[in-house]
Amino acid sequence: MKVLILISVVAMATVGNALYSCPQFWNLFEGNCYRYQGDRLTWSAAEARCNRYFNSAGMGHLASIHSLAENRFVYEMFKSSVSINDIPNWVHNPVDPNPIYGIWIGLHQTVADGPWKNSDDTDQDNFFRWRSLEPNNSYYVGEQAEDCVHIWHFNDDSDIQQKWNDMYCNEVMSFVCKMPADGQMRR
Ligand SMILES: *[C@@H]1O[C@H](CO)[C@@H](O)[C@H](O)[C@H]1NC(C)=O
Ligand SMILES: [Ca+2]
Ligand SMILES: [Ca+2]
Repeated sequence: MKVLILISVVAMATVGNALYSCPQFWNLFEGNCYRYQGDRLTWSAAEARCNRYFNSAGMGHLASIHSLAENRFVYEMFKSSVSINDIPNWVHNPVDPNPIYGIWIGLHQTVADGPWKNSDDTDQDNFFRWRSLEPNNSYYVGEQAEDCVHIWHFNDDSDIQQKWNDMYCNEVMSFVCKMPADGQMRR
């Protein structure tokens, strides 16, 4: 009996490490789970929303992005949820053909214009996907600096490049949460 139990525990552990799984409504990509959130929130509120999700492998954060493939995967979750012409009416300048909106990602500056950090504490290394002339560290009169990053949604062909912009953190945008998949190998 003891031997049988031991064998089945070992078998389960082996299967668990070989197969990643995500909760319902989350999408699996390379060992992590992602979920698009259509609510438009400030960067901090978006991160707090992501923090409410967890599974046995860890908790959620705004998605940190470490490769072109991951950038595309995350952005496509947004793109598959909105129409190319779905320009929200809250954007600052609705007649701008490329108004500033899109989805928050986990990259931000915890000190104004300090080093870029991910809310999930992963190291950004050298992967950045800035739009040309960004990050421009703009300041808004009487308000805070552009210290939070979003993937910029464009209504033209450049959208396929899925570039990043630093933005005022109290802007509201939809976002993608990320958490480790169940079954992920622990380091
Ligand atoms: C800096 O970027 C913001 C978007 O984050 C844009 O609205 C602003 O016009 C840019 N500022 C300059 C001086 O280019
Ligand atoms: Ca900044
Ligand atoms: Ca900017």
